[in-house]
Amino acid sequence: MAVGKSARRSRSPFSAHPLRPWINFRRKNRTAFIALVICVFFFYSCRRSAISTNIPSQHQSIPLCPQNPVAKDVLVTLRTGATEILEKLPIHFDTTLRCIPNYAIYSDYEEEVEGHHIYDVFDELSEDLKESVSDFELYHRLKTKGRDGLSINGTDHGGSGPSGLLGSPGWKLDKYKFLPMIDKALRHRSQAKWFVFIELDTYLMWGNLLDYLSKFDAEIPYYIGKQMYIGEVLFAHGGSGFALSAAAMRKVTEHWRAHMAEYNQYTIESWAGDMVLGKALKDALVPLLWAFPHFQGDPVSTLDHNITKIDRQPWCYPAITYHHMPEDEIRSLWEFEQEWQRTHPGDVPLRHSNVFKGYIHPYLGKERKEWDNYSVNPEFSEGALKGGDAHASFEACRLACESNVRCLQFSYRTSRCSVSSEVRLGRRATLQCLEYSTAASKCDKTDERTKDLGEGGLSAVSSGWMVERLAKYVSAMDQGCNDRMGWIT
Ligand SMILES: *[C@@H]1O[C@H](CO)[C@@H](O)[C@H](O)[C@H]1NC(C)=O
Ligand SMILES: *[C@@H]1O[C@H](CO)[C@@H](O)[C@H](O)[C@H]1NC(C)=O
Ligand SMILES: *[C@H]1O[C@H](CO)[C@@H](O)[C@H](O)[C@H]1NC(C)=O
Repeated sequence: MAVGKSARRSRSPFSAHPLRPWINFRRKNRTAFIALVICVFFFYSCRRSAISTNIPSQHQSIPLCPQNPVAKDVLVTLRTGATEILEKLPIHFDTTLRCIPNYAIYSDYEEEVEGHHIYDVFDELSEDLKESVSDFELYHRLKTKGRDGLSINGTDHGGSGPSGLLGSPGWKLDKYKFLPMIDKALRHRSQAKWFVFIELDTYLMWGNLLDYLSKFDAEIPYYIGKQMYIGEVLFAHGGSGFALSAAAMRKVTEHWRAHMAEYNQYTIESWAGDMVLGKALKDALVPLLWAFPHFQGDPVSTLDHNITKIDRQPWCYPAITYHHMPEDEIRSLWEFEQEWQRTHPGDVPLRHSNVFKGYIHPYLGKERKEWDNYSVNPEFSEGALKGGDAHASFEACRLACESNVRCLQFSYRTSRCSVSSEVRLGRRATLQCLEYSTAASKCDKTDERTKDLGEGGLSAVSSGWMVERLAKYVSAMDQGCNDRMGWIT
């Protein structure tokens, strides 16, 4: 399979990237006329996206959806909870779900959201379990008081559901959802050949997923996702999304039904439901297909495309999921994908390198104000900055990066420079992220010096990239790809 086909960067950027359009000053020969056209274009596309958030999906223009016959054979399941659903579900009705013919949403609370039915995943679960385990307190409160049950004494004790804080009531319930969800999904659409499971902060590239699944025979038990271990147990990471063939679904539900009490106990003792499911699949003799980097755990804005895991770099491979995706990134990636389909009809799959070239690279400039690149590799930074006066100013920081051949980007906030040999898009921010958790894909610690933001005080963080080196980075990355690096089967 041919790899490294590049997105044509000369095309106008897709509409409504959340990032303010950064004007590429390298192309000095652009006429004022083109600049004007671009300004008008962005003005319209920003307005359009601002408006579209308030328009129900049926009034939107018809999205370009992949024409793959496998689509009707797939049930996509979203697993969520009452604590996060109102905040995080609606964006999916506007974007990813618009092309998916069959989906079901499972939660810890039955309700309607924007006219869609949300199923209570626990309604058939053993009453004994629900009555005897304190993790179900939130569930009972929701049952008796409805949404009012979310707040205790006026404060919201919700956290944010599956992806929320460990120890929050929403998270405590989450691990019990997986096995009942599998069972319900299979009955919900028993004729489906594939069942795909995601969370509300998972971005799913639907066209790519269909192309991928069509490589497999669903009558063989398949369990496909991003490999992860907790202790000895191997499983597919839930937030990265995973797929089960109909044969695997049948095997694991039969096994679960025959050993329900044991799995209930095992779930009580475990802390993550994706791991409980992994254990049940292993017990049912369904092996896991390690599908990194098609399924992977980072959001598009902080993924290092040059990271190597199990001997694979994302760059050369097709993308299927991103995790920890905030609403604005879901929207802009969807718009990018739509634009890609318009300009590359039938050209699947879309690779991580295409996402880098088309969605990320055009936005990496010499200076972005109020922008944090989120790349934290302190070893490199400390070594590279030793002895200089890089912390004196943004410009000094840039020079420090320039003087180290491996440096690709830097960020600066009043008297703190940091540099990196990794490339990341990053996000809008005022404070610098000082410690980044790759496990959780989020900033663990920000610069505490928050006080004097504003004139004369501390500046907001700014980031910059070594734009000339990025072109070399892209071609070096492309050269690392070969024909074997297509779909992992
Ligand atoms: C809520 O308020 C009641 C009565 O004021 C009190 O007894 C209880 O401990 C409070 N619960 C929490 C979780 O704060
Ligand atoms: C990718 O990462 C490896 C290992 O850190 C590094 O040696 C290599 O130079 C990087 N590639 C590019 C193009 O930066
Ligand atoms: C990006 O920002 C973080 C935090 O601000 C910093 O620690 C890191 O070194 C920066 N990376 C680059 C490449 O500048």
